[in-house]
Amino acid sequence: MADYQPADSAFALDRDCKTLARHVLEQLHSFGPEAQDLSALMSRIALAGKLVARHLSRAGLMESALGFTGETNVQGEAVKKMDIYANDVFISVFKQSGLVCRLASEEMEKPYYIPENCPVGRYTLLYDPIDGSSNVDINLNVGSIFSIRRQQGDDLDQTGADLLQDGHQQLAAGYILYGPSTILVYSIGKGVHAFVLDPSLGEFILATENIQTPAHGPTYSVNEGNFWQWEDSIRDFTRYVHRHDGYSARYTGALVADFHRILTQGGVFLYPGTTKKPEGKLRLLYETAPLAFLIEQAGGRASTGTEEIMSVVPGEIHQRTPFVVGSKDDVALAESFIQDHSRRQGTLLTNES
Ligand code: P6P
Repeated sequence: MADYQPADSAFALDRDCKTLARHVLEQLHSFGPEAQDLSALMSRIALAGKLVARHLSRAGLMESALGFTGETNVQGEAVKKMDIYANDVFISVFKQSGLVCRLASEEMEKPYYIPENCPVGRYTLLYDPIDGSSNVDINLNVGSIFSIRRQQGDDLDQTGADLLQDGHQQLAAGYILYGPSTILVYSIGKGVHAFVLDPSLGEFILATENIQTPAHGPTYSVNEGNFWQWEDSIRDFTRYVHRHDGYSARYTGALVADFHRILTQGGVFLYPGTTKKPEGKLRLLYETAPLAFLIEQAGGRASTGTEEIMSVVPGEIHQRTPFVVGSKDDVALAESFIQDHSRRQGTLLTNES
């Protein structure tokens, strides 16, 4: 009897079996305990993405899905019902997992602890459950951003102090982009990979491996409505791209959507400091650091304008940073305006003294 040979259709079947869980184990070339943990963590995140995608797809038909809760979160932002739903989804999918003891989120002032998982669970999920929630009520792109860190120490005072470390402590990072299709993009430090949700299977299936960000791209993405709140350096950069051919402005109001365009097609996204928010609007631990992890894995860069995002050590869980992210040449161009301006200011101060 000849050895069994899978049929030609096996390629299509095998592709449908390239789930996130399998991909993590393939990436690590291991079936060991940590590999199994990461595989299980990513599977739970995928489940959260499916639950949020399902809720978003029917939001217009459900009383409790759209609009505001009437509350204000720790950021001082009005809370959307979808923010709370998604926040609770990520908590629920990790219950009885034995994996995640703590969750830190844009929506919660302090980390949330899942008692049955602590102290067994040695991982912490940091996340923005719905990024760009102002887009929810108008059916435009929103996303979820996540980062996984290993818990260091027992955190007996439940302050999450061990989370106040730089971005190199991240084990994995990624996002889910809810759009015409729902995609999940992640990295465990071995390249950036994109999965597409196949609703007929209820699985995220591998679509693109090893995404690379071009060294330069045509897009600049920034909210020019803040122009008069910016430092002169950012205004000068904006004037430069206005006056030079080959640049197009794209800005959706959802970081994940704007970032995904930059990650895949090149260009630069900026959320600089403003007079109202000198430190910027975006939060380090669950927005800029996870995206910095990804862009560096894809050959791009992420900085505050003067410091690599991945090197920033936060003073508190909800610390914000200015954010310049994208193609390495385009980030360097934006930085050159910022650093030239700092040098000029330094020279002026020296001359005046
Ligand atoms: P602005 C959404 O609130 C968010 O946090 C990001 O998703 C987005 O990039 C940014 O804020 C938009 O802020 O001030 O331009 O409306």
